Amino acid sequence: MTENSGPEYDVVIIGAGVTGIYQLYRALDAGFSARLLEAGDGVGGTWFWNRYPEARFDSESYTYGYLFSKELWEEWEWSERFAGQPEIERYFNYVVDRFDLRKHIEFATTVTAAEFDENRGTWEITDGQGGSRTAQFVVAATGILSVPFIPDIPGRDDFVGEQHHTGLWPHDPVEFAGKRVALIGTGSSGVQIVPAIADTVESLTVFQRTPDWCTPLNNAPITAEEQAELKANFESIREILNTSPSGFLHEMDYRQSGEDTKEQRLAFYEQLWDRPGFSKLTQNYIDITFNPEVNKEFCEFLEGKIRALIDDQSLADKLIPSDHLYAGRRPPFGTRYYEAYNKPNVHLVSLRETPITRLTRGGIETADGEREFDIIIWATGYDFGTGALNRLGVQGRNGLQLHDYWKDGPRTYLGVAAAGFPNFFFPGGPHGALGNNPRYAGDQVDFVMDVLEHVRGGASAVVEVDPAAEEEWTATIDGSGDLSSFLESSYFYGSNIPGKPVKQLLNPTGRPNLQTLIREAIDGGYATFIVSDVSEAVTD
Ligand code: NA7
Repeated sequence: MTENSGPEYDVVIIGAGVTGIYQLYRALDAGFSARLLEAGDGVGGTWFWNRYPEARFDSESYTYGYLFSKELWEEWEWSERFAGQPEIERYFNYVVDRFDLRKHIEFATTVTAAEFDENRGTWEITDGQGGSRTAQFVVAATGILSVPFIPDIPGRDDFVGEQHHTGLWPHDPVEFAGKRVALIGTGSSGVQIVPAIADTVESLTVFQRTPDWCTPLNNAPITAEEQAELKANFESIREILNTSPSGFLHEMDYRQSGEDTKEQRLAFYEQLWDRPGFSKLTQNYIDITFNPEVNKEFCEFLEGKIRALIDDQSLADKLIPSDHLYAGRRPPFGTRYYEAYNKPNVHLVSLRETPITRLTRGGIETADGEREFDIIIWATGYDFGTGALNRLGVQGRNGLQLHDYWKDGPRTYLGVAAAGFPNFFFPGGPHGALGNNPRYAGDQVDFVMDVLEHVRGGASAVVEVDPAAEEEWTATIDGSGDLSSFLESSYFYGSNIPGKPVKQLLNPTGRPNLQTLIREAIDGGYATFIVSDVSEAVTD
């Protein structure tokens, strides 16, 4: 490229997950030149990497998929209410090929640095494979649950058997038959794996630190009638999903718990138990998460249900949470999870009673001795929200590194941009919203496109968020913890990562508020952004 030539691309997008694919589609559709860089060998993001047994949605399949094309909606039939990983990966491949996006994607390309050139007003994006390209805009669609976390337990490299993190699962099938397997972690991933392998393995030992309220996913095939209904109602379903606070189709129940008698409430909880996925939360009484009395009552109901599923009540004592109410942490959903513990080859180690001291050549040593294993599964979660962005090597104005700028926690404007990082956006990142991720991340992609359209035509245009707008939004987020039931000890605050600042990483003010503020920003003529030409850009 000569000194005066423009950047190679209008937009470089990082990450071919649910958000990045949509961003690529939107950018190309709007006539921008775009390139998507993806570290993996295929598309799907989370659904490319999480290939562990029984990895599946706990958002309803058709509420997770895209809504931008009626044809796509009509062509693609999800087989199950909550699809499994292979089907989800097929979906993303179908979308990419259906809209001819693949030729715009570079696979096996791990971004190691993205640096803003203040003189040109463009970004240079470098990858670990030796490649480099320039772009006017960078959109990091790197996901909130994309950096696996494995605790730093002494002796991890001493173990001679296989070790796999759920989020870095190998493509070659893991052979479980006849194996002694350790599973560490009982969050959403762990509870999916337990029943999936319990019948195959010689033994399964689950290492649990914090028990959680796991309720039935209630998966089911989608019948022909339901398929027809979904297709016939595309517009109305899209309308609900585009405006729903949670991003689900579940109709909210606006009743206060006090409107029902205790008997009526218990009957209602029975109904909820049989409903799919998140409806236990989204269709519960409106005060369920803010009224500890009713939440406690719901937990007592859940405890009764769980106890009835477990033969050994001393085991049930360990599996039932005692230190947090429902939705104090992100609730997991399972299929015959508790029942698996009735099998003679499935064992539970409560790390509260006997913590892990180290890994050995042959297995895991806890305070009460060593157990031998052939395979260790780390279902130990992620560096949520900021993990991927902080590792991208993003450098904005004046050499400012994003990970330094965010060392005390993320500072964002509507979860899409940060001051000092012009022409750089991160839809689906921290401070976005909460609920069904593709829905609010999609709102943010649409907003990014609005901003890009706003400065369109100015090949040297630089658009950056006004620091005052960023400060206001960050203060709003930091002060919004009371609006959410999630505890500071949950990973939504980064508490699961040693040394990470404990800061709100979601947007408890919710999706409707995000949508309102986006609308206001657009209607207000993008006054929350500073637009300049590169020749005027601040270069001090
Ligand atoms: P989660 O939900 O973060 O669960 C991680 C699990 O690993 C959880 O039970 C943790 O216990 C446990 N963990 C983490 N560190 C340790 C150590 N050091 N020792 C023992 N146990 C540990 O991750 P998932 O993959 O299950 O789910 C992630 C998201 O995927 C989920 O929210 C959905 O969006 C889908 P802890 O609770 O911290 O005591």
